[in-house]
Amino acid sequence: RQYHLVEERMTWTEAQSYCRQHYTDLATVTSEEDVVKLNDALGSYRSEVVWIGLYDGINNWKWSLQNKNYYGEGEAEFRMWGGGQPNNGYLDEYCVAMNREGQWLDYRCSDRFPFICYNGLCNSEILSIQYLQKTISHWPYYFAAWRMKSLFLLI
Ligand SMILES: [Ca+2]
Repeated sequence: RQYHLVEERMTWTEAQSYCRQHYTDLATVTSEEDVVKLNDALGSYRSEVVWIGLYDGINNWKWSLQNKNYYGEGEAEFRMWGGGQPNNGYLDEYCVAMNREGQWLDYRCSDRFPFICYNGLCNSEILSIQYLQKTISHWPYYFAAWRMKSLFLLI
């Protein structure tokens, strides 16, 4: 999983479109490990906050990236809310940004912030690639077995 910082300020929806066009989606954060990677992606960059891919109502937060295969057990429910958040302070705070301490806060989706895109494969895609590699690495064995069988038939 790779994260990319885009320093241009956009609304949450604009940021989502941009990430979907140039990468996979707005950043999904599923574990403490991801938080570390996010901080790496931010480097020395210090804005007030950056958009991540979490959005919607107070009791029903969802990730922009909806592919279920992407998430392991409990990963879609991982949260890093800052103190007192989400508070829906302006009554229409339905999009989430991360501050420089890695904590999440709900903001109005029309606010303009830099943002983080995610790029990469979902778990099932990685699994199928691993399966393919395993199958290919077993080919010499299959081939040898097939040849032996053919030889027996010839004899
Ligand atoms: Ca808030």
